[in-house]
Amino acid sequence: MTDVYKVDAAFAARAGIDKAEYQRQYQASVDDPDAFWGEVANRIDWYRKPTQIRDVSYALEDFRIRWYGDGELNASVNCLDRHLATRADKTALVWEADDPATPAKHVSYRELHQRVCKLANALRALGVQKGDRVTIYLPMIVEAAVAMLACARIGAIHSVVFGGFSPTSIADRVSDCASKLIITADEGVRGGRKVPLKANVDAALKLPGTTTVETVLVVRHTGGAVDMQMPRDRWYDAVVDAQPETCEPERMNAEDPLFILYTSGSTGKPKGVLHTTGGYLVYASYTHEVVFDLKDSDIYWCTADVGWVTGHTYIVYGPLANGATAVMFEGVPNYPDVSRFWDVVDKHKVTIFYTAPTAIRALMREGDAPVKKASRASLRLLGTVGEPINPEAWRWYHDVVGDSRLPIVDTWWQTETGGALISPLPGATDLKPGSATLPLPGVQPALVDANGTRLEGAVDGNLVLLDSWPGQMRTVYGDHQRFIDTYFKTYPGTYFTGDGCRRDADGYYWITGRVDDVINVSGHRIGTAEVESALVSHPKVAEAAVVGFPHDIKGQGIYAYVTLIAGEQESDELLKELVQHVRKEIGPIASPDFLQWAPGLPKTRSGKIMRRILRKIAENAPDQLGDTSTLADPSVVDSLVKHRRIG
Ligand code: 6R9
Repeated sequence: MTDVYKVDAAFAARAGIDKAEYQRQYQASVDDPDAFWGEVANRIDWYRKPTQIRDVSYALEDFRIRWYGDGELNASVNCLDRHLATRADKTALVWEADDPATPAKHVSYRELHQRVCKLANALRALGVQKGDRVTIYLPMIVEAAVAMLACARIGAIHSVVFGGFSPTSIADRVSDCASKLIITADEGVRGGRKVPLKANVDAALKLPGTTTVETVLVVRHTGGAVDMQMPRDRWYDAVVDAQPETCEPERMNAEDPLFILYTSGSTGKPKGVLHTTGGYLVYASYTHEVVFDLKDSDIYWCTADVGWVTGHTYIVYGPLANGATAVMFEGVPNYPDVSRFWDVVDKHKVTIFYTAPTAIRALMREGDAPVKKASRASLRLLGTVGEPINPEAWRWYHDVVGDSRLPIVDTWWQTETGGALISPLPGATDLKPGSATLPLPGVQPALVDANGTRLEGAVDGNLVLLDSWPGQMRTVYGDHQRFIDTYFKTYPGTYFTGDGCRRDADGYYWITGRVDDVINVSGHRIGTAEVESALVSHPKVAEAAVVGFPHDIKGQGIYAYVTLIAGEQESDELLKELVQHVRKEIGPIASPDFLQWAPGLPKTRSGKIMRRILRKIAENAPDQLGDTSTLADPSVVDSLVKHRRIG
């Protein structure tokens, strides 16, 4: 029996949406999606209001996804200009530095507008035009949001690359979209350690495929020394300071691209997930308001990095479109100590706190005292995102962080979905620890078996969506066929999420994790194929197979099996070197947690690696290998089992 946490009556009384209203909206959204989403679109300021609401077909022969097709708007105007009449002096962003001794910054809507306009003018002066791609490789500083919105203002398509990615990863992403300009900083700081961002960009731009980059704008952040290569490299302040404080926004069609964000899939090459302007902004703004029951007085803090989709939708576009005050945090949960999150909550009187299960699990390990030290009295709502939250971690979050008085919204979504799809509404939905609960209005999840047959009632299956929502991605940048093949071919007529899921007797959804070759490490998606490619790019490696295994803090860890080229010696030094190699190729987040030498890999006679078996060995469950009769050489497995990681 799972425990149920009923909606708090006091919370519901103040909430925008209660149970009856959720049911009404959900029914209305399914009965007449055009009317429902047409009405929701009114929350955005349009130059030209859309009359065409949705134009969607998932049929392979007649495939299209368009929302608000004849609408015209500008995303930065919606996030900035339209607030100036009513809340110019309201704080848009509160910036909290890595080092708690560094004073926080409060940036008003007026100031943010000016800063965005100045950068937008500078970008135009540097020759960036509507449709050009701009790569943003910045730490969690205000300029990251400024850069995104400045691109949006002039119709340039931003591609934010997470500051933890390596030069090779930057180069891959720059070359895939033929970026014209990169915005970076001298260095980032996380947990007291410097991150050499500009040096990483320099290294990336020495790699093939990056010659499209004409300009690198460098924000002076730490003041650390960097090499400036003129005329390519320009100091941000030097080009931005003298610009005018207003900037004519570009009139964008709703279906014009807003941004590309690279994410891992089941093949080696990251996908450039493309979101467009109108549908994405409507969806970001709508879901940010309803999921967090947003009030004008809220101080809202999402701890994600802007390098991930959560930062795009729920730090920048959603909150700013809604005129909210959002906290932007440069640091990490355990620096200078494990009370940091709660100290920041008290310092800025945060009312809504949104983080990832991996952070909750890590902090849970440190006990209750570091939490209890802080008052947390300002909090009224908690949220999680990124991976399934174990019921035990949920209860700790609820009982200790939330003093058993705060609702938790467990929001299930993906880079591809643009915003939350399955999530409680805090004034409407009874909660069950570990369940993302019910679909938001307009969202139609379904479960199918391996053959694509619809499953009804309480059942386990693959999670698909039967119909579109405005925030859905529109294409894989430069590879529309890959978009269709990846998401719409597996179970024809539906969008396949790649997630497994259970539905219980109350219709609640319980995400069970990825069913494809994607590992979720601390909420970050890593394709097994990417790590394998990195390993195989080492001159001593012949072959590698990578799987996920259960990890207490990270959710999943990375387990790599490596076969060396004949004649090469296995050694502890080489093992360390290979782990370093992966860090260098992809970034620290892709470091294998465990690497096992594999004289051979289990393969079928047709040469396919049998990952199912490797997964069981990695899980330390050698008695559950299942059917091994199709193996070309069963003795390979015995040897792997004998040398597996124990404990
Ligand atoms: C927003 C984001 C997407 C994958 C997704 C799923 C997992 C995200 C979850 C969750 C269970 C939640 N996921 N939120 N699983 N409960 N509340 O994380 O996007 O980085 O693209 O990852 O993350 O497996 O398919 P993204």
